[in-house]
Amino acid sequence: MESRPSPSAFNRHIRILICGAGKTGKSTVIQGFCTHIDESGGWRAFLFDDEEILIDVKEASNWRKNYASDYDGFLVIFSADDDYTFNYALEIIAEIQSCGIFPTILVECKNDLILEESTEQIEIDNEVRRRKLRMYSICGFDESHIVHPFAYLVEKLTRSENSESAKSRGDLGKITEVTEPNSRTSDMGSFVAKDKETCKIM
Ligand SMILES: Nc1nc2c(ncn2[C@@H]2O[C@H](COP(=O)(O)OP(=O)(O)OP(=O)(O)O)[C@@H](O)[C@H]2O)c(=O)[nH]1
Ligand SMILES: [Mg+2]
Repeated sequence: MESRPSPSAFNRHIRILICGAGKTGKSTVIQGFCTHIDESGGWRAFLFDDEEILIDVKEASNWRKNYASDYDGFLVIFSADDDYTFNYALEIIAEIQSCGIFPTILVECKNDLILEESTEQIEIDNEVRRRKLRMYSICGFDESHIVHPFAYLVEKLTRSENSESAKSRGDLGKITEVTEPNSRTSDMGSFVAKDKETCKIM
């Protein structure tokens, strides 16, 4: 197994926690998003606006207050076919908000299981709107869906520190994959960016 690179070799290190009830798709999302998986979660390297970024992703089923200092952003997940997990996700978001202001995104996973015009889905959409939450609806098996909530969190985290340059570069951030290890330090190879835009921020 390839060893995890040192965060100090990157311009920026972002730690994201996926939090949600059991069996909502947390591990599936980590496996879909991260290029490298280990026993505690996964990681992936990006070039984002010329910055080399290491993203670490871990999962948890219960919220703990110390997560507020252990992570930079939160992806709160529920399963489209299970009301209980939606209400639990709302409770987690309230807990996060009680600890301060953190980039947080609500993710409805398993959207392949949503029945057309289901009243449950209409109620979820109404509740999300009422609470002014940002929600992405995804299928955990579709990597093109999975990248969006992460891109949203990266954009939030990078903009909050550098709002001037964010304004000057407009609304679309560009995330380019870094696939090769980095050679600037002895423990990694060299950064080779694929000339490929994987995600646009909506
Ligand atoms: N239909 C459907 N099933 C999914 C989707 N994402 C994940 N699953 C399935 O849901 C089940 C639970 O997924 P996991 O990724 O293990 O969920 P988890 O939240 O990590 O579960 P715990 O770690 O046990 O809390 C597995 O059988 C997955 O294959 C999806 O988008 N659609
Ligand atoms: Mg899991």
